[in-house]
Amino acid sequence: MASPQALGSDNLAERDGELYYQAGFLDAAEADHALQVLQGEMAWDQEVVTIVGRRIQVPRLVAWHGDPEAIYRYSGLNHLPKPWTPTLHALRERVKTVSDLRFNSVLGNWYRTGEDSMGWHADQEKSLGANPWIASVSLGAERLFKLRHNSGKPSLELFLGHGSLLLMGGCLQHRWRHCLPKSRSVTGARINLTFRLIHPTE
Ligand SMILES: O=C(O)CCC(=O)C(=O)O
Ligand SMILES: [Mn+2]
Repeated sequence: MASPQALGSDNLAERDGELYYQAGFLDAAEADHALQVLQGEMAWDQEVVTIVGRRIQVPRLVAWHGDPEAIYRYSGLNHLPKPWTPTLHALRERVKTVSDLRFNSVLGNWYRTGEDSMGWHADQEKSLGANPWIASVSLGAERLFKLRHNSGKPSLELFLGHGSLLLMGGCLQHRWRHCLPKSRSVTGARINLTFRLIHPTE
């Protein structure tokens, strides 16, 4: 059961879902350390997807870590988790202390420069179950994160700071979409970790 009030944030989603933000979830030294260590510790992969017959490199590096049963199916592929690393394990415990949420896996996205991005989507794969909670930790230069209600309005723009925590829950993934656009002004590496609870399917 989530207790996101512990974050000291109001629900930023005006309706249809829950969204909480905490700026200083990690202090600057902890966040610097995680950003540096995770570049070497995680199993980063350049994924290629086929869209209308064309093979396209995903514009970021990704890594999937978690408990052995946390097999994540997206883009038509089963992603087998690599084991927890010491840093990821410690961060998962840290998220639990403020949210009381249980996660068995984490997706890493490494945006190498401002040219890397993630398009509009919602995280509503069957294996996440209905109304999933997702805990998103941001490392590196501030990242513009956009959300838009499926009906077109309202929309939100959040700036996710180094060491911040964003919690998404309730029906947010069914009623809203989100994206991380390219940014000309960013040159340094940024890493995002989204902790998830995968339910084994069939
Ligand atoms: O980098 C971000 O904050 C977005 C990540 C995201 O939406 C995802 O991994 O599904
Ligand atoms: Mn997402």
